[in-house]
Amino acid sequence: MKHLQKRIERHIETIATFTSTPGKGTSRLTYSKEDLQARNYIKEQMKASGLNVKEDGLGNIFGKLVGSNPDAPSVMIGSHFDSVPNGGSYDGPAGVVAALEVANLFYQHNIKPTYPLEIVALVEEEGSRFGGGLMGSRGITGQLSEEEFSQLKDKNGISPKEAMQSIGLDPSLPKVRDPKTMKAFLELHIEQGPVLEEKNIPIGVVESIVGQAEYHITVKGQAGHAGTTPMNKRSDALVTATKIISELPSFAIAEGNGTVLTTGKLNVFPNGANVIPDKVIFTVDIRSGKEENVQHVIEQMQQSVEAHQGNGIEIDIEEKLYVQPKALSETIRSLLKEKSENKDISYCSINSGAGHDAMVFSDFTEVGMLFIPSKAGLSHCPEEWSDAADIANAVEIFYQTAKQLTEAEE
Ligand code: HGY
Ligand code: MN
Ligand code: MN
Repeated sequence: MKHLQKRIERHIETIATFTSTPGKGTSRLTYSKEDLQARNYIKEQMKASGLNVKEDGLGNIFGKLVGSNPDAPSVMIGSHFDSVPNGGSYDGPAGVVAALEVANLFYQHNIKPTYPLEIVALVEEEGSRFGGGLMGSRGITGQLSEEEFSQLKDKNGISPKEAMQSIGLDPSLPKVRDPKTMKAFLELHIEQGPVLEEKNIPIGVVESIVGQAEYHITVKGQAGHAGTTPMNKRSDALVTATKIISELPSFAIAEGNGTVLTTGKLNVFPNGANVIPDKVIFTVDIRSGKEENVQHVIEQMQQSVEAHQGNGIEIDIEEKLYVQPKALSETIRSLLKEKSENKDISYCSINSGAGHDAMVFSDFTEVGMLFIPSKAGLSHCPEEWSDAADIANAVEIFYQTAKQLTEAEE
């Protein structure tokens, strides 16, 4: 186990160097130089474990160990390798590294599966570059139309297609995958919360994942001179935006059931100290374990926006992401618990307040997810840290689970 832990630490430390903000956490935008460095490293590790490596029309990376029945659906294990701005080293890579190490155990033990084993490294789960998020998994499952894909732009107006070509990827390759080619999808992820650490339990078997919605709200007013424009003659986009933003959290609080709402991004134009802002764009991220709570908060957000229209102010709401809450596969959850028990690894059941690619795949195949503890419950920040020994536990559990799932049924 110590050897495995050392390998895991080396992977995590290496991938963490692929950041545009060294010393200030991990910033790895999709299709950036840092993406390409991480991509090349992941592909190298896949090849070292004897996997056939390919990339799809979004740049998702697949490493396949072909089974004795090559047309059989694959048991997929993986996670994402992009990051939030100034994030941590484990959100995403912990799951990719665990998957790489399961493949390496298959290779070292010369396992010849019946069903193929496929290691997957997914792009743009965070949405940090193109907004919305879960882009790689939504593309594979046909939930990202070509039209939607072609309309995406980053903050500099660059499209995913242009960005892909700039690092040698081919956007004309197929994106959508037939669900019949997937037998199961397993994902290890850091918990990103305090529960496992407080309970001192090394493994969480995920029961369900919250529903998640993301909106981009654009408030348009009239630019003007800060000194010569009387207060009663202004259509100040920023003043209106701040009024709406300050109303939103109370909708989530009133909803209860763990409903949360966050405005994480706010851009002011033209952003001059002596200019009345004529445009503000801000994001609203809404989540809850129950869909009706998400929908009720959305309704109230829309009413608040409507109430601030007029007097030279125009407001537009764009939906960037809407995913319903998901319960994960009972069959896979039982398998993960059984393998944890066989390995004397203590576990508990847990629900996810974070969104994950697993929630996207769960409409198309059997999905299982494991969490490991996050130190002080911190994530999406440079302080994010998890223990490689916990990742090694998950590798052991996934290895036993994947061996069983890739064997022929009696
Ligand atoms: O936002 C999330 O829950 C995930 O980190 N993309
Ligand atoms: Mn994240
Ligand atoms: Mn993540």
